Amino acid sequence: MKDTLTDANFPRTADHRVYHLGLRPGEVANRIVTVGSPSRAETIAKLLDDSPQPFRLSSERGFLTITGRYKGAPVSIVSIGMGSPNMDFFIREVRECISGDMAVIRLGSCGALINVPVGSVVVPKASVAVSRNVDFNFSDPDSCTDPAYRISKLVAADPDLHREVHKALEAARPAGSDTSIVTGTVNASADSFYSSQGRQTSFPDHNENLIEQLSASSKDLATLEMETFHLFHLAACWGRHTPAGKPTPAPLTTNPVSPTVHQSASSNQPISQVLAGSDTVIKAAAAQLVFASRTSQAFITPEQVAELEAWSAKGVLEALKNTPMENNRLHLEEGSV
Ligand code: R1P
Ligand code: URA
Repeated sequence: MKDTLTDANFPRTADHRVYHLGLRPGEVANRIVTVGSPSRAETIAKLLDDSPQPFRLSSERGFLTITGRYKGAPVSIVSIGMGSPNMDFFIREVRECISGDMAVIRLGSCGALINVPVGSVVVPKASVAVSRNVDFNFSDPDSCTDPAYRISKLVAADPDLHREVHKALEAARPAGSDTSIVTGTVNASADSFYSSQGRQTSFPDHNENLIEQLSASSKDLATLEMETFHLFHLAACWGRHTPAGKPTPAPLTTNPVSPTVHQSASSNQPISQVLAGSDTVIKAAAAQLVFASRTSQAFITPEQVAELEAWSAKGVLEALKNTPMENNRLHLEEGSV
């Protein structure tokens, strides 16, 4: 990021680019598929319409955004890397670049606690967070009565988007395929691929009983990964809130001459101030690709990954296309998407 940033509270460049994703209003759609890896983003992008040519932005911090159209519907694909902090950067910064409602589907990999083969797809109805209790005395566990890991309460996916994702995946599954698509399950998002997912490593993690404890916490618990909870949590928090001290939002207009400058119809407030507290929703859902079976210890092959990602990509794009929502306005330098 070479540009000068303004506002230490929510850093942005003079032309409204957010600090970590590098995007500005008009470059990201309000229907979004988010993934962990750039290669999965590129697989999904192959399904976008050829015209207009999709817009791509790779940020210095490793976020990749591809914005285009899928069967005419404006969509963005955003690769965010791994973990809740990256999900946090993504949701908060994209939210500041968008007016109106958002629909976000995470297409991510996971480990399965239920007995399904690798290559299956799970569509969770809800998620819990599993976090390592850093106040637990890991080097002297007997001195501590607190648990080594904490399991949060459930947060639900948006029920309509959840249903749409399941329906679209069923339709996208190749004919004759015996791949399982499991739904109605609970996911657990962990703050480590290792300790808080119950993997045994050379660190003294005191997690030998964690999988058992997790399975006992919810009869529907089926998958382990790292980002879904935070997506569902932020979407649920956004709700229809009006933060204290924020002005009532006015409708946004776009200056057609300088397309990146969005202003309130009634004032010259910058976009961030009018967006906060607006009467909008964030719909969130997830489709999880089973890469690791924690029951059989099998791990997916690269060939299986390629096949699975290709058809599940179609499913999530169809689900976004079929989600009734007003499109936000896009103004991209390399063509109007
Ligand atoms: C760990 O290997 C990563 O894979 C899963 C986890 O949530 C974590 O990000 O998701 P992605 O495949 O989307 O990255
Ligand atoms: N991603 C995870 O976080 N865990 C797994 O076991 C597989 C993918």
